[in-house]
Amino acid sequence: MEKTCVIIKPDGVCKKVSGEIISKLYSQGLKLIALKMIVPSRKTMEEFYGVHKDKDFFKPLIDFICSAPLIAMVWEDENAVAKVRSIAGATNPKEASAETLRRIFGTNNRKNAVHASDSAENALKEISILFKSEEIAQYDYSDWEKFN
Ligand code: FUP
Repeated sequence: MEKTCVIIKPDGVCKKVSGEIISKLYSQGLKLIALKMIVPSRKTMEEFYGVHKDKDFFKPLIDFICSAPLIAMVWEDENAVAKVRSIAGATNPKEASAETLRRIFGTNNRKNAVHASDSAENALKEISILFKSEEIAQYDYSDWEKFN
């Protein structure tokens, strides 16, 4: 099953919309297999966004992403990467389709509420930066019903 790494960014956490973001992902049929609040270090997030290290926006991006806690998650689905990218919307909330998370909760192309992996390969890299393997759950929705 394909995995994708989703982060609720500082703006999403501080606007108290994390619950709505998580509900939206559940409602689209994705399965939550890891979740934690992170107080990010610059080093970790510089590695996470390493592909952008030569861009003009790299320093402000790291300043912003380290400005408050993050909620890091792993979601699973047969088509998890494309599905969550579609639910998240375009990088710039003003260009994002109606009803997408970034359109509803984002402000600009830095403060855009959520991160969503752009490929299955990058998802695995991002997950390995933010999570230990034992923090990724494997379960069936019926598991809890098996015991009295
Ligand atoms: P996305 O895959 O939609 O998250 O977008 P990008 O990979 O292009 O950008 C990664 C992050 O860099 C974005 F979430 C926000 C940030 N960014 C800026 O801060 N300024 C820009 O001009 C473009 C992106």
